[in-house]
Amino acid sequence: MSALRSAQFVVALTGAGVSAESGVPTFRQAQTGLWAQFDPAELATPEAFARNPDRVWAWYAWRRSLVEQAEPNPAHRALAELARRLPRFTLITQNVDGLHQRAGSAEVIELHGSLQRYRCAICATPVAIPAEAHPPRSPVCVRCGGHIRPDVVWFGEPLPEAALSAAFDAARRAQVFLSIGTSGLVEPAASLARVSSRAGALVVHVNPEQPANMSAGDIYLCGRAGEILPIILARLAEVGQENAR
Ligand code: BJW
Ligand code: ZN
Repeated sequence: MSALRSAQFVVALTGAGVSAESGVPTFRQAQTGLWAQFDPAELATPEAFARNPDRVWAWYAWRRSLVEQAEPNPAHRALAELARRLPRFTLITQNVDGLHQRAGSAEVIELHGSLQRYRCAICATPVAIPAEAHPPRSPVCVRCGGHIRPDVVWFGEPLPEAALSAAFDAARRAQVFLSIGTSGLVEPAASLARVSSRAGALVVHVNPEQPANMSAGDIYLCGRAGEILPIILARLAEVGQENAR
């Protein structure tokens, strides 16, 4: 806790587990994970979209409606509060659900895009699609006739350049790097904790299951993000009060 309190620069990277307590399914958990039910090769690759845009469109429409019914949980709120309390804090997420922003996090580096944004699969023109006017099939771009797709990052696609370089930059400069609710299996996001650790940060993993990207010297807090992050926040406030005395 004192490391967190004295750190000039804290970075948090979140994954699907941070939204699990909001009822949003993770990807790789046995039984409850999306990939236990659906084949990623048929839904989360550019090839799948080219083969069957309407199937991919319908799956993402379902995912969007799920997250829009969900509410941010204590983990999202604690991270928004950490940004207000710490002198320098960067929040990076792999999630596409927008729950950090809805919990009050003003600046979020989104590595894998957003379920609420769309663009043309060919010319990349952004297209606004309000939830209440969500068409049942993938619409066609007025500029080039390409299919409109969710603005998320599928397997085999590059991550948005600015987000990726901001994330690695933050990881290299962090003194404390919190890795929360991610299996640590998907690259390049999984490398952020390793890069941060090698650059000298104290890396803390918050997860009920040990993630795959732990390095020697990392701290592992075994438990749910919605329980552990409010405790971290409360301890931070106590340490602050003790120091003020
Ligand atoms: C809790 C909890 C609670 C539960 N509290 N915790 C190097 C080596 C090997 C492979 C590769 C490599 N480099 C690249 C690759 C290929 C690939 C990859 O990583 N594959 C691996 C799976 C093997 N990577 C890519 O293809 C990436 N692109 C790329 O590298 O491009 C290079 C390139 C450059 C130039 C030109 C062209 C290409 C892109 C990756 C895109 C990932 N996309 C997805 C879908 C996004 C859209 C959507 O939502 O549909 O992103 S896949 C999915 O995985 C999603 C997630 O953001 C991502 C990470 O998952 P996450 O968040 O970790 O979730 P889970 O389910 O895995 O884990 C949840 C965790 O929560 C668990 O640990 C639970 O225990 C925990 N949990 N309850 C706290 N209450
Ligand atoms: Zn287009």
